[in-house]
Amino acid sequence: MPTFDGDFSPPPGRFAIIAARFNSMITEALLSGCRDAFARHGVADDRLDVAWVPGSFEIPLVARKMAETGRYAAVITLGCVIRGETGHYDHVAGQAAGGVLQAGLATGVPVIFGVLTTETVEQALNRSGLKAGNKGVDAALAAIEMVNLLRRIEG
Ligand code: INI
Repeated sequence: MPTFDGDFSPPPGRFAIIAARFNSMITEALLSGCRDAFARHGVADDRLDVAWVPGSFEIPLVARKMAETGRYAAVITLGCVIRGETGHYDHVAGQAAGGVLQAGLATGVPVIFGVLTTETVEQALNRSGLKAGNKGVDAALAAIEMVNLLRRIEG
């Protein structure tokens, strides 16, 4: 029985990255980590298209539109929702997550959820390049793994 597995070898194709301007100090750090991880895995910057949206709530629509073009091997979404900073945290974070999932399921293109959802600014800082890694890096790696996995499954 075959086992399908995605690896981190340089994937073919172009990648779309959608980044939210809200909490831009954090999301710019996520984008920087994401670009860096792609470069380290053989995906040069000229294969990355970046779209900026106002906030994480707007990510799903643009993710779906970009996936539907058929131009991208995967779409990466980057945002930052901080509970301490907003009364509608649950709506923004929940709708962003659900919408990103839907964009992937509806198009068959891997759409990666690189939206930080944290309780505090400190946690967001830690997960965007300080003490706890960088979620933008993780998102790029997940995209590469998914592209390589789907190529194997689809033969
Ligand atoms: N958008 C975020 O990306 N992060 C947040 O923490 C946030 N807060 O705090 O509200 C946020 N709000 C904006 C939202 O994403 C939309 O842009 C806005 O509601 C317009 O639709």
